Amino acid sequence: MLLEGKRVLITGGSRGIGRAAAIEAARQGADVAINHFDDHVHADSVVATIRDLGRQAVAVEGDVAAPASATAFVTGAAEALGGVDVFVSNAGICPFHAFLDMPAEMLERTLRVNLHGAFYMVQAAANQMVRQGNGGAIVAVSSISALVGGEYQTHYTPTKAGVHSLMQSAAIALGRHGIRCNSVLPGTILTDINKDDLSDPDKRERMASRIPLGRLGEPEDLAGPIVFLASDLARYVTGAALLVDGGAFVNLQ
Ligand code: NAD
Ligand code: RM4
Repeated sequence: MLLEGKRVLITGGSRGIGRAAAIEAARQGADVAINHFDDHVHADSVVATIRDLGRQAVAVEGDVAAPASATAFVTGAAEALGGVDVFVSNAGICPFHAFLDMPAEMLERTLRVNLHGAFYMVQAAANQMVRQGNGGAIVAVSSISALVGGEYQTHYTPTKAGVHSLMQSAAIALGRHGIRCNSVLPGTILTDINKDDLSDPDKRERMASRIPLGRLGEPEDLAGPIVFLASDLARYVTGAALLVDGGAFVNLQ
C-alpha cells in the first residue's frame, strides 16, 4: 500500500499507460482522478475498476492543450477527493509523420498537447500543492525519445525532451515546498499511440529484437515505476529520470 490515503491525479488516464498507472495507484491505496479527452467509455471503465477496488474515482473531460482545462481538472479533482498529493502528467499524442512535409498544424498540435499541456497541468497541480502546504510528488511521462531521435517523430521527440527538462527545472522551483518532480522515460510500449506504426510486423520484430529483456513493453510495466516515484519510498528523489525500456537505450553495440 505505497500510496495509502494519497489523492492521485493523472492526465490521459483513460487508456494505455495512464490507465495502468491509475489502476495501480488505486491498488496501492490511493483515490484517483483521471483527465481524458473525449474518451468517456474508456474513462468510465477506469472509474468503475477503481471503485470496485474500494477507492474513490472521478473522471474529468478536457483537452490538456487548453490552459483552462488544467485549473478545471485540478480544482474539480481536489473538490471531489479533498486535495491533491500526487500528479502524473501523462497525456500525449504522436501522429507519426515524415519530416520534410510535416504539416504546420500537426507540429503545432503536438507541441500544444505534449509540452504546453504538461506545463499548464503541472503548474496548476503545483499551485494546489503549495496552497495545501504538505508537499507532494509530480511524475511526468516523458520518453526514451527525450534521449534518441525518431525519423517520423521530429515534432514529437522535442516535446518529450521538453517534458524531461520541465521536471528538472520544476524540481528546483518546487523543492522548497517539499514537492518532488521526476520523469519516467518509457521505451516502446504497446498502446493505441503506436498501433498503426507497429502494425508492420517487420518493424515490430526489429524493435523487439533490440530489447535486452526480449519484448516490447506493456502499459503495466510503467505502473510500478510511476507509483514508486510518487511514493514516500522515493522521498529523496527529485529531478531524476527513470528509463523503463527493457534495456533498449543501452543496447548500441
Ligand atoms: P494512448 O494513446 O494509449 O493514451 C493516451 C491518453 O491520453 C488517452 O487517455 C487519451 O484520452 C489522452 N489524451 C490524448 N490527447 C489528449 C488531450 N489533448 N487532452 C487530454 N487527454 C488526452 O497513449 P500512451 O502510449 O498510453 O501514451 C501516454 C503517454 O506516454 C504519452 O505522453 C506518450 O508520449 C508517452 N509514451 C508512450 C510510449 C509508448 O510507446 N506507448 C513511449 C514513451 C512515452
Ligand atoms: C515513444 C517511443 C515509442 C513510440 C511512442 C509513440 O516515445 O518513441 O517507440 O512508439 O513514443
